[in-house]
Amino acid sequence: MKKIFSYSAIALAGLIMVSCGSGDKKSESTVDHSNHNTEAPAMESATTEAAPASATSNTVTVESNDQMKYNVSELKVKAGEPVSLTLKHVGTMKKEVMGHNLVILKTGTDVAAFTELALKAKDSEYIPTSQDIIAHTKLIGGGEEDKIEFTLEPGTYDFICTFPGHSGIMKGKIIAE
Ligand SMILES: [Cu+2]
Repeated sequence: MKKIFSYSAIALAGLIMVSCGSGDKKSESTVDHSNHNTEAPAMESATTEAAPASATSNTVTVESNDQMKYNVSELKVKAGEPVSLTLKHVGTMKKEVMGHNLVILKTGTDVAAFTELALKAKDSEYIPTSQDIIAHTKLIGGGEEDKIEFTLEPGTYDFICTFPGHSGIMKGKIIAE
């Protein structure tokens, strides 16, 4: 009895090994096949929209969306002349959920501290009373837009969206020269 049992156990082990072996071969060929597909990264970068080269212009439009993003991170404007900036929300979400604004801050502003201050200013749609603000749009929701005008001295200025949780991603710089 014992001998028969152990014999069948060995036979079983052999069967398992055989099936494992063929299984390995299959997965090997699968891996090998995918390794030939090396063109994927190149195609990805080719289809990715290149960030528009920031030409100097004092009439600018910045788009914001439901993915919590601006479409630009850098703007170049002519210093000493009025800038007309339009913020558009190209998404569909309401401003209570995915509201956006664009706040331009004086050079040297502590952005983190300003953001903290803005968080507490819900009653004024996250625009705090602050000397650091040069100009700001109102808070807008999907399909809305707001236009502001301001003039900058030569320098580099931070802009952010002060809706809670947005400024980490929704930020950029305006270079006036
Ligand atoms: Cu926002």
